[in-house]
Amino acid sequence: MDRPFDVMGSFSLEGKVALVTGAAYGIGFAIASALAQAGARVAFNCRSQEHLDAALEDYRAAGIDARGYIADVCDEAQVADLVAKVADELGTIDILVNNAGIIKRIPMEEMSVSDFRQVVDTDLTAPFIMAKAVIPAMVEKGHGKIINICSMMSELGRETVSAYAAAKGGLKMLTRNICSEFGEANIQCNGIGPGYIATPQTAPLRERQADGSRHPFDAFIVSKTPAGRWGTPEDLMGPAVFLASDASDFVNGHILYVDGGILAYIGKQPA
Ligand code: NAP
Ligand code: GCO
Repeated sequence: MDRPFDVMGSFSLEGKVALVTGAAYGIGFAIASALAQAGARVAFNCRSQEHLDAALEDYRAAGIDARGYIADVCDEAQVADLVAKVADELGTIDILVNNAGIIKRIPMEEMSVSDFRQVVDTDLTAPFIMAKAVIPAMVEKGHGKIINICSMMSELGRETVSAYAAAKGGLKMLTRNICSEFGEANIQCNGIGPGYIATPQTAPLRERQADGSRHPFDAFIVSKTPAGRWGTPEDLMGPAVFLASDASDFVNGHILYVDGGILAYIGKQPA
C-alpha cells in the first residue's frame, strides 16, 4: 500500500522563499507572518523607509526574520532589482503574493485620468510586472505559487471606486490568464478576495462621526456581512497558507473570497 498522503505536511512551507509586496502593515503583514509561521523564509517591500523600519521592528517582535526592501512595484527596474536581491539573500522566489495596492475614492466625474492611471498601475499593471519578474525562475524550478490579492470589487462596483474596481476586476482575469498560460509549468496562480478588512486602507470608512456615532458605511458593511463584523487581517492568514502550499496544487485560477459571506447575501432589511 502506498504511504498515506500527509495532509497536514502538505500545508508546510518549509524550505520555500516567499515575497509579499506591500507587507509593511495591514493585510500584507498578516499574510507574510502566516507564511513565515508555516515555515517560509519571507521578504517584503514597500516605498517608505519609515514604513520599512517600523515593519522590521514589528516582524522581529513577532519572532519573524523577514527581509525588507524599498521598491515601488510600478517600476520595472526596481522590481527586477528587488527580485534579484531576494534571490541573492534568501533564494529564488517560490511564492509571490501581489498584495501592494492603493485606492482612491473619488466620484468618476471628478477623478482625473492620472488618478485613474495611478490606481490601475499599482493594482493591475504592477502585479503583471511582478509576475513577469518571478515566473522564469519558477518555470526553471518546475513549481511556483502566485497569489493576487483581489477584492469584493473584482465582482461588484460601488460609487467612487471606478479605478479600483476596474483594476481589481482586471486582476481577477490576470489571475486566470497566468493560470492558463503556466499551469503546465506547475505554477498555480490564484486570488484571495478579502471582504471589508479593518486596515489603514479602510480606516476612513470606519472612523467615528463628530457626534460619536458610527460611520454610516461601517454600519452598512456590517449589515451586508452575514458574519456581522469587519474582517481582520488575521482572517486571511489560513487561506494564504493554503494557496501558498502543496495543499492547493490542483487549485488554479480560483479567486478565494474571504468575505464573511458578503457575496452570498442580499443584506439585512433596515430596522
Ligand atoms: P494598506 O493598509 O493601504 O497597505 C498597503 C501597503 O502597500 C502598504 O504597505 C504600502 O506601503 C504598500 N504599497 C502601496 N503602493 C505601493 C507601491 N507602489 N509599491 C510598493 N508598495 C506599495 O492596504 P491593505 O488594506 O493592507 O490592503 C492590501 C491589499 O489588499 C491591497 O491590494 C488592497 O487593495 C487589498 N484589499 C484590501 C481590503 C481591505 O478591506 N482592507 C479588501 C480587499 C482587498 P508604502 O506606502 O510604504 O509603499
Ligand atoms: C471601499 C473599500 C473596498 C475594500 C475592499 C473590499 O472603498 O469600498 O476600500 O474596496 O478595500 O477592496 O473587498
